Amino acid sequence: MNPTAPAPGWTQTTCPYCGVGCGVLARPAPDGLTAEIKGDPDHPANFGRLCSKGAALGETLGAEGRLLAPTIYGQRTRWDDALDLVAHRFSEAIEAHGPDSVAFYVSGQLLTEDYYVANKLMKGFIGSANIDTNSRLCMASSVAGHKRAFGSDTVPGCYEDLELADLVVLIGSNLAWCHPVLYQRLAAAKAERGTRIVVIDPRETATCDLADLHLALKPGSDVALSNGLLQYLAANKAIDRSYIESHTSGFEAAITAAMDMPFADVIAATGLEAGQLSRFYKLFAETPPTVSVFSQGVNQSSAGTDKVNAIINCHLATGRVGKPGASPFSVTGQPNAMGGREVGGLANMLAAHMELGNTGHRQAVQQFWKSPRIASEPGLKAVDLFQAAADGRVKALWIMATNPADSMPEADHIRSALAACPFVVVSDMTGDTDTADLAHVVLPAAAWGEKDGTVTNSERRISRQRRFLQPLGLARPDWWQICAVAKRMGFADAFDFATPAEIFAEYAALTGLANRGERDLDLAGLSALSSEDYQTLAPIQWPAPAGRPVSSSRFFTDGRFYTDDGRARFIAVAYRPPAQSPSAEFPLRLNTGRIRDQWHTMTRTAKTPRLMAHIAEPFVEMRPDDATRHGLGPGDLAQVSTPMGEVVVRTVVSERQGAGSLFVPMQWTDQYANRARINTLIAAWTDPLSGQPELKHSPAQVRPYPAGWHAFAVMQEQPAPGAFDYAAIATCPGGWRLECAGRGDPASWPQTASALLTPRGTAAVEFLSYADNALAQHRFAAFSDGKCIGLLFVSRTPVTVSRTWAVEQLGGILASDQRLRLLAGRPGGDVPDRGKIVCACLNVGANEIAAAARLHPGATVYTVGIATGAGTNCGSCRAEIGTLIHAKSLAEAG
Ligand SMILES: Nc1nc2c(c(=O)[nH]1)N[C@H]1C(S)=C(S)[C@@H](COP(=O)(O)OP(=O)(O)OC[C@H]3O[C@@H](n4cnc5c(=O)[nH]c(N)nc54)[C@H](O)[C@@H]3O)O[C@H]1N2
Ligand SMILES: Nc1nc2c(c(=O)[nH]1)N[C@H]1C(S)=C(S)[C@@H](COP(=O)(O)OP(=O)(O)OC[C@H]3O[C@@H](n4cnc5c(=O)[nH]c(N)nc54)[C@H](O)[C@@H]3O)O[C@H]1N2
Ligand code: SF4
Ligand SMILES: [Mo]
Repeated sequence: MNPTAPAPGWTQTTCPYCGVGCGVLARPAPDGLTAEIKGDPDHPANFGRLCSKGAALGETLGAEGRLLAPTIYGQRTRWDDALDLVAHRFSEAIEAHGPDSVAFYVSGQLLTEDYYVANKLMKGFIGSANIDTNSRLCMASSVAGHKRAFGSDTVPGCYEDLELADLVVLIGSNLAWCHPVLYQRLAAAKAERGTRIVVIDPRETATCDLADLHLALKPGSDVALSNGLLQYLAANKAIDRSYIESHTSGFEAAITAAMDMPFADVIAATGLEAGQLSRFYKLFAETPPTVSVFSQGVNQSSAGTDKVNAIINCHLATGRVGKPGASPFSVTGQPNAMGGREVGGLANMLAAHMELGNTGHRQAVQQFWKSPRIASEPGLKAVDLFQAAADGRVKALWIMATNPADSMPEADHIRSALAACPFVVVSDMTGDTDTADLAHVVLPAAAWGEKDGTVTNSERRISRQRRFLQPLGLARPDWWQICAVAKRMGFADAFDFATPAEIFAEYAALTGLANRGERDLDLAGLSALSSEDYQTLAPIQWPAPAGRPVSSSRFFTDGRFYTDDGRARFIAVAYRPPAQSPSAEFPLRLNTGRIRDQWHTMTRTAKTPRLMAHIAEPFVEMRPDDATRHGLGPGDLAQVSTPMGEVVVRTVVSERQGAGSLFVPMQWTDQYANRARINTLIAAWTDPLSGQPELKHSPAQVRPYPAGWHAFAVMQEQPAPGAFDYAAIATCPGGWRLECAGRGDPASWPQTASALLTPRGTAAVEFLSYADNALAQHRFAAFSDGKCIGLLFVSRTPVTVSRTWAVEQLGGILASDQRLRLLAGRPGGDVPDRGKIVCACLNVGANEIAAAARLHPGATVYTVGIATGAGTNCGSCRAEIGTLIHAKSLAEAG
């Protein structure tokens, strides 16, 4: 079935990170542990492109940090013992306290086959719907919004629509960093056909580099903005009356609700100028081929579902749904967020887009599964599920492929919940995570490259993840773990799967069950795949029904929806501000999200120096006036706090933040910093319909962290971040870099330097040092066998040495007269300082880019690329290169 087989030695597979779902070609290295990686030119999501994370996949493989064997209470054990214990403890809890006393918390990073058996076990055999997923933190509002409007959780459009549109509106989406290959496709389309791009985001992100218009709205005010648009469309005769009449219901109520907010109030709520709003509204009104892409700035809100429907309302009013180049488009975050929604892995769904509350659906699924029982009530959604664990209502909990002790709001409460729960199982590929640390049983999961299955991307395209490496140690795929426990719980027949191909066939058959077009999700055409067909399955978009041709890769092209009357529903929505308001004590708004080169809680991407080079330390970004008002300057350590707690992170000052806004990345954990778990600050306010937490709008305050000293070091061995008042660590070529600070001075700096920089078992270390006691400056360079094995720079104020240069000195052999120069902390006059690394692939620094831009008047990203190589590989940094060139021309103009 595969159109083009890869060259010998290469395996076609799919990237395990974001929902773009790029095709990857992988060839194992001779060591059998790592692999060579390139983009798959034949994959319709990326046509050969990869972003920085995808391109670095090969370097994140290997044994380092991997969990290699099951453990019970921290002791290595055999699979049989671990599985017996899990099955026993789950069965025991169910017997004593009923099915709802157990729960699974799973992930959009499971493969469809894993997800399917987890859902089948919980809903059909245990008989509870207590299976929820990290998609609750991610896609739940879009799911709820889609169902309200379309009667089904359907993404109408496809990636090609971004290339066919004349206007692309990006709402709460930092596409440049979070869906980089899709961003590149959009950038290429803009270059070719002049696509207009509007970004709606309270902060100016790398994505704004492509924008014709950036609307820096007030946090949480999206419904006001969209309702203003709906009014404008109606007032300016830009609505499609015939579409509304033939294919929708509820328009009058929606427009009446929108008109409740006069234009002046829209201006006040959004904080935007009348001219900016009108420009956007006019552009939208005049441009039928419009795609609205939305993501976490929309979903992660206590009004997330309303935000989604307010956007869809504008598309329904203009008839722009499911048409080439015209659709609302919720982009999925995780590689299999869509697959999880398909199988029914959320606590309020049944299976295969069938409903828990529908008796016919329940009976059909139960018959199909030949299951003893079936859940009939929604289970606990993520926030409630962990609360139930904390209260003692959930007695046994199995967490797979997610790290809730970092990624859930009220993260310290999640830790307490795990500590309170009598039995916690964690399946992960990484040994040391903040969640696994609290588990009674830890099961080693086969990682990407070691397992087989399918994922579905944002445009409903199913792609194979294929195995090209042997699982490390005793690691086993998640589906195997779930089936092994199910068998031990007495459900041997229903979980007797030998391969993921068999699971996929069953799942595909279920989607076709009693489905004569009533449900969008139909994969019955794939239910008879042989294991060979499955092995060679080419990427395919759903629906894929049996015996019926598929006329379009889009849904709703004919204006028919999955509601009872076949009409799409307008939803009357009113603007509500975020759940919590700023106060005198917490006057700022804490926004959180992603950085370009890290994946979530960093368990994989932090393993490679290349991906740590871009941003190596957790930070808070704020406007210059906000920084000054709170006593902070660039590079200072800041204490960000909310009523829930505080973190300590580095200050980044930039004009790109909105007034009164703080941005902190969601990614850092206790493995890489000691005081940066941002979700310890975020209260679990949720959207009433979707249960999705408000992760982007917490009232907060910021103040300087009172450090007595600051230090920066590079060294060969991994330091423990817990050893300092403040610390953040990152891998670098040949070792580690450490940023740290403390309140009181250590007793002796030479001793500290020696303890920090001397690798275990290395006796003959030579130290050079420099001290200026008046300035409280201490500098040390350590050598062994003529090689630089460590540097430490200490000062009263934040250390200003060139990090990029310092990192490059590690492992270098220097003549003795050159060694002293290391203590200067930056290159000598004859060697340029490359500055912060911007291009992670070719290791090009900001200073080099700025220098190239200076040398070439009228420089563009393209010419700078030719001069320095920056941005010429994966292209993820092109937006930042553009910003640097722009800053240079602004400086010249000024
Ligand atoms: N590099 C990288 N890429 C990733 C991931 C990763 O960890 N790292 N994770 C993947 C996953 S699971 C997901 S869900 C996606 C998320 O992808 P995105 O949703 O694009 O990423 P975020 O950074 O979470 O948030 C997007 C933007 O929402 C803005 N925002 C905050 N509040 C509001 C608001 O009230 N209104 C509007 N309109 N905007 C607001 C933020 O300023 C932020 O720039 O990324 C995926 N891709
Ligand atoms: N403040 C704030 N918090 C957020 C967000 C935000 O924007 N702001 N975003 C939210 C969103 S959208 C998301 S999606 C979540 C993501 O949050 P998480 O899902 O908690 O983050 P990950 O680091 O991706 O966790 C995946 C875990 O699975 C492991 N793993 C990888 N592959 C496998 C496998 O094949 N099998 C098994 N069993 N384990 C595997 C990894 O080692 C890792 O420990 O965070 C949410 N939290
Ligand atoms: S855009 Fe990057 S992270 Fe996302 S699937 Fe493609 S290569 Fe992977
Ligand atoms: Mo996500």
